[in-house]
Amino acid sequence: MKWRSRIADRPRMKTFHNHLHHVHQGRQEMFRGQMVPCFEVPARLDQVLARVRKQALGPVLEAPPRDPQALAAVHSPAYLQFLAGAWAEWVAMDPANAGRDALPSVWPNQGLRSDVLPGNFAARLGRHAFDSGSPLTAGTWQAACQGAWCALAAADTVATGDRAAFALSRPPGHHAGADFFGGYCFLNNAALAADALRRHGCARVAVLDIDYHHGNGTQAIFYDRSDVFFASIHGDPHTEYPFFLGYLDELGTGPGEGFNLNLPLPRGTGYVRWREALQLALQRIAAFDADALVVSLGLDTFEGDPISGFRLASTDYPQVGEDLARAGLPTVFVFEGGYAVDALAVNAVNVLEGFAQKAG
Ligand code: Q9C
Ligand code: ZN
Repeated sequence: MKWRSRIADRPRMKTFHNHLHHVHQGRQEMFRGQMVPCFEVPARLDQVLARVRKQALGPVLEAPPRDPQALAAVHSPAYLQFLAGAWAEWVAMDPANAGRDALPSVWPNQGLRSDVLPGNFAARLGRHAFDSGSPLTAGTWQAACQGAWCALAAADTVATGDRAAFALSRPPGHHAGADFFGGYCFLNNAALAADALRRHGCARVAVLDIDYHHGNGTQAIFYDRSDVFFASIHGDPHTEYPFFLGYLDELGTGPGEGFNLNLPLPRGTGYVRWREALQLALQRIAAFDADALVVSLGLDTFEGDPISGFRLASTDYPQVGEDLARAGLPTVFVFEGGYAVDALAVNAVNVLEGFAQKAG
């Protein structure tokens, strides 16, 4: 009966999946002067969830809802109030808006004032956004909240003894800051998980962001803090989204100085060079003496990703998981980007299986 004990011994990781994710479904995003279909689609999560089940990664769970007040740990009250009511305001402006997504068209940048909050809805939409590629839809608030509850449930699970947990959610989170959305992200799930681990008593938490795009929202949230170390490996912002953050010289500010690490890599980077950056980030996390790790798990580093430029192969991802496991830390995985829908599930679960096998 050797096979039986082997199945029983199989390392298991809980997955908290956002069962409401499909109520957030953007129609189109602005791309090079045209409206194009959204890359961030519900099928992404459906595929990953199906593979988590097929590979029997571990229990698949829904997260209990919480008081939205819990989001104030990393988001501003004004932003949360805006997001919660945005769809109703949008439709109140024009009943025909019920059939259209809300996208900003004006922003308080280039010397315009961001300290005033105009009454006009379009103005406030722009004040709380940084791009025109992140449609706000009828279900955005509901889906984003449930996603945040998944991240918090995963953090609770890890804080109370599980070696790792997976928050499988969309919309993603790492581009969302304390008071802004963008890059398909509305609530910063990874930041919420990191903050929750701190509240659970972890003195030092590391966030490692391996999405192709720099996690500007997460960086901004923790930039002046020394209790959360943020490290990100991403496409060089000189040429890659989000362009205006993610450079090597961003080291943190005030008490947070020295607790931010950006490792930008050129478009076209393959696995060998990418892995060297991963090793460097993990060395810095070890030197920081973290008690827990949050991984912003984007799979848009894949060679087949339609909007990204690294060249990782599906067969590279198990070793990514092994390298992460070798850090030896309680680990919360938070799902972020990855737009090659057909390969996304294999790639994501490859990381988690590699981790689980190494972690034992
Ligand atoms: N229309 C995440 O991976 N748009 N966000 C790029 C393609 C922004 C990606 C241009 C990409 C945001 C979570
Ligand atoms: Zn990304």
